[in-house]
Amino acid sequence: MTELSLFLGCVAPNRYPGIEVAAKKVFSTLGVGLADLDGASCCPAPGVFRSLDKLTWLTLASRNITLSEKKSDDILTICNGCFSTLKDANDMLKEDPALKKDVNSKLAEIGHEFRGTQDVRHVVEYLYQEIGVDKVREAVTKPLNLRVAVHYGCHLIHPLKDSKLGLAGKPTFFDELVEATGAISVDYEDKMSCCGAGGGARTAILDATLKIANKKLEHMTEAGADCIVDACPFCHLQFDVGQAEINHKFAKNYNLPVLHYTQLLGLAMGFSPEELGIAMNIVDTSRFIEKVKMDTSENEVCTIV
Ligand code: 9S8
Ligand code: 9S8
Ligand code: COM
Repeated sequence: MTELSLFLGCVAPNRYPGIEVAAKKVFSTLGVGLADLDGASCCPAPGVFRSLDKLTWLTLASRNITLSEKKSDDILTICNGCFSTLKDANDMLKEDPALKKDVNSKLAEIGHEFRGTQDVRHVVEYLYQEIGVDKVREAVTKPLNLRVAVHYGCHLIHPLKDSKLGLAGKPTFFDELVEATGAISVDYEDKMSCCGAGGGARTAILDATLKIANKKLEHMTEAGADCIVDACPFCHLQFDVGQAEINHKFAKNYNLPVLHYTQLLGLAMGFSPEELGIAMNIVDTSRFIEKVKMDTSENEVCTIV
């Protein structure tokens, strides 16, 4: 059985532990093991640390990578930001011997060495490129009758820029995986734009970032979405906590539950909303959960008939 090292980052374990549970359930159903990466720290966040001090950013990132190098596993990230940092750092150090030497002289102080033997993967591009949409569809036992607003997020697309999945190819890979669950991925204005939170903006200039999220929520609601699906716990936090903040500050009435892709796929594989931690959102998910339960039991009856 293939085994990958699961890199959790900060936001999922601290705010949305259901994402880790969902990732482990979904991957084990698909025959891929996810091992804990003991001793991992913050990746560190690309839009924050990288903008301030490149060598410190690279050293901390490469220390995380060496933890999986010791085990000979590739790293799997469940967060766009972690993907951006770890993949870019890994690629930069593999390609630049002088930079690798600088970083290794720092890592030597704590007994680590970056070798450049592993790859860094993101859960969505891994499912698309290694497992494939057809195999994902075959694993679905409870097709979902949902209209989904897919949010790619900046740091999912950016590190893939040189591949056919990047922006030049007008990305559809995430939508295809969403539709493999039976759901419909709805089109909406400014779909590829930022959720507003990245780069430390949510902490520094909250109201400005909420205005950006508000526009996206407005367009998703206009498109008749039942929920938002992302692949980044930080986008997740912005759409979930931010949605409550927007409802309060801008007198709006949004009710769009936010799911990580692993949670959506988990539902379609027959895991319950409770065990996938979907109700742990700030946004009220009760109507959504009721609808999913009703739809999936109807679908079951249909398949028996
Ligand atoms: S780690 Fe610390 S802040 Fe965060 S979740 Fe994703 S990006 Fe990497
Ligand atoms: S979008 Fe723009 S920078 Fe980012 S990936 Fe996650 S948080 Fe939301
Ligand atoms: C966003 C990460 S996922 S960061 O805030 O831009 O570093």
